[in-house]
Formats: sequence, structure tokens, C-alpha cells
Amino acid sequence: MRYELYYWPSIQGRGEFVRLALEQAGADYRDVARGSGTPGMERMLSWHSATPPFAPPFLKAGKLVIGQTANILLYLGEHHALAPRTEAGRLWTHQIQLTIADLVGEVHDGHHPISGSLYYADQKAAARKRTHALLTERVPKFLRYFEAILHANRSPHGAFLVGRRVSYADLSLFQVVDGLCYAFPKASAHYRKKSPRVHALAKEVAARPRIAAYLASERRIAFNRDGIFRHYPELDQVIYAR
Ligand SMILES: N[C@@H](CCC(=O)N[C@@H](CS)C(=O)NCC(=O)O)C(=O)O
Repeated sequence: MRYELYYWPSIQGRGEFVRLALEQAGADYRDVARGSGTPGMERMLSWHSATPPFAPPFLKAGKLVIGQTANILLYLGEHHALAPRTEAGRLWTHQIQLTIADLVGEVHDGHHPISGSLYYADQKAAARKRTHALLTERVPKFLRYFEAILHANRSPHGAFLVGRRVSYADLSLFQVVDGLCYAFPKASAHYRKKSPRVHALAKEVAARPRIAAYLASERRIAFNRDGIFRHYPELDQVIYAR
């Protein structure tokens, strides 16, 4: 089956979490809007079907149309061995993914604290305050949490978030680390020291053959100022170890 991924064609955004899972799975997929623009996606977002997605990304898998990033990954995890088979393992992986989604939302709100429909330039003062809290309190707390999970799950075979094999949650954590490094290079220098397991996992994911090939390909859209992880030098802060 050839999947159809529907997402904005010029940003990594939330679609990237799905792209990484599809790439690691070696799945056959079409990134629809990158090939033929957004009209097809917008048609499906007119909410005329009985089970419409609210927003992109969404994935067409045969007759299924699956929305919400974490929900798409729940599906792909099950169908491509990117999550454990047990109920407890599947739910745990999903739980981690939902936590990553919370972090992603907070990163977005750093540069758009008042509204996504206003320009960054129109909410700069609030963005500065929000990003200060994001970088000094929230990101460190999330990273401490992932660090604790990796510590608890360590094994001689390496350290994944769940079980003994790579899961979609590991791919997503890589994406978060890569995004943070791009958006906040100064703060990330501190995070690298404080969360070595998280950063080692991100490095391991980036080096996996299918992911490395994807990252080097034209399919990987470069980070930019339209996505979730944005580099505004005035928001990046040097954080001193506590
Ligand atoms: N919770 C959803 C959020 C989806 C979302 O916010 N999509 C963005 C792009 S990353 C969008 O286009 N939203 C349009 C809107 O919310 O009106 C998910 O994780 O997939």
C-alpha cells in the first residue's frame, strides 16, 4: 500500500514526526502537497467526510484517514514494528509521544505566545518572556524526564526510550533535539551537558542508515522561520548550569 501524507510542503513542522517514521519503516509514501500543492489537502480539510481531520498532518492509509500526529504514529508503530506489541508497551510509547507533542506545542508558543494568527513581529515582547520560561524551566524539565526514562530503560544493547528496539518515540525525540539545536544553539550547548542520554539517542537515530539517507536527501526540508523550531537570535539564551 502506498501511504499519502498530507502536510504543508515547505516546513518540517509536525509532519516531520510522521516523515521520520515513514522513512525508518522504509514505507512507500507520497508527500502529497510537496508534489501537487495544497488544494487536495485543503479539500480534505473542508470537513465533509464523517471522520475529517482537524488540521494537518494527516495520513491516508487505504480507506483510513488518520489525523493527529501521535495518532498517526500509533498506527504506524503498530504496522511497521516501530512500537512494542504489548498493550502496555504500545500505550507507554503513545504516552511518551503525547508528552513530546506537549513540548512541541510549548516550543511553538515560545515564538507565538499570543496567537498563531499574528506575526512574530507583532508579539515579540511576549515571545521574549515566554521563551525565557521555556528555555530555563520547561525544556529542562522535559529533558530531565526523557533522561530519566532513558536511564531506567538502559541496557547493554544501547538506550532507547521503550524496550530494546528503536520506536517512533525515539525518532521524535531526535527531531526535538535537532529542532532545539537549530532554534536555540546557545541554550542547547547547556542542554547537551545536562542531558547526555537524550543527546546520545539523538545521535544514534541520526546515524541509522535509513534516517541518515533521509536527512541527506532533498526530502528533508531545511529548518526555516515558518516551522515550529525557529531561530530568532534574540530569543536564544545562554543558560548557566545550576
Ligand atoms: N494536535 C495536532 C496539531 C495539528 C496542528 O496544529 N497542525 C498545524 C500545522 S503543524 C496546522 O496547520 N494547524 C491549523 C490549525 O490549527 O488551524 C497534531 O499534533 O497533529
